[in-house]
Amino acid sequence: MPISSRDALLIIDVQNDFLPGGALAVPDGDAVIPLINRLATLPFGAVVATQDWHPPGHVSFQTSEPAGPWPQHCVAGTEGAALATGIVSAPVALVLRKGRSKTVDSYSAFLDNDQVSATGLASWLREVGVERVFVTGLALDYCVSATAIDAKSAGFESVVIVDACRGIGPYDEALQKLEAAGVGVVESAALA
Ligand code: VGL
Ligand code: ZN
Repeated sequence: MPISSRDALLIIDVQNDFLPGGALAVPDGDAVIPLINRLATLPFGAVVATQDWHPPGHVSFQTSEPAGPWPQHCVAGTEGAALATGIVSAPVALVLRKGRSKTVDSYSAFLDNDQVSATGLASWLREVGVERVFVTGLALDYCVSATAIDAKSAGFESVVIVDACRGIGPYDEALQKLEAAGVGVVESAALA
């Protein structure tokens, strides 16, 4: 599958807190880094990285009142929220920080979980001529799948590069939802 300037590579939430040893560690999460670095050398029209970027007391934290579903993670400005140092940043044209509102979470890089507030990513991608997005990173069962499905809804072709992702839990259900939404699933070796 040839990559062209009409394609974007989306690197979702490859941040210290989602790596082994982090506050919300994704099992084997660091395994995606060398694959993503290889993919980022392909002739994409744009490479975008996202950061989960939450204020203290964020609605998604178990430590908040009422308690959310997740341990405190990716607090804005902390080392845990920093992009993994192994990710080669030179090809990254845009770093998008999401989940910045205290009261609404944002799994997707396109829309907050209330499905109302857009992050501006769709307009930015259209502006630079992107028609298809390839989605990688963490976690496949949450932010990666939400991003890939919203990309499709926003009118982009959308493809998940499955071996360049890891899940917090099993992700069979997520893959079924992706398929039902018309999102493609490929292995990174198919891309050159
Ligand atoms: C994520 C749970 C909470 C993710 C972010 O990046 O998939 N998951 N915040
Ligand atoms: Zn989060």
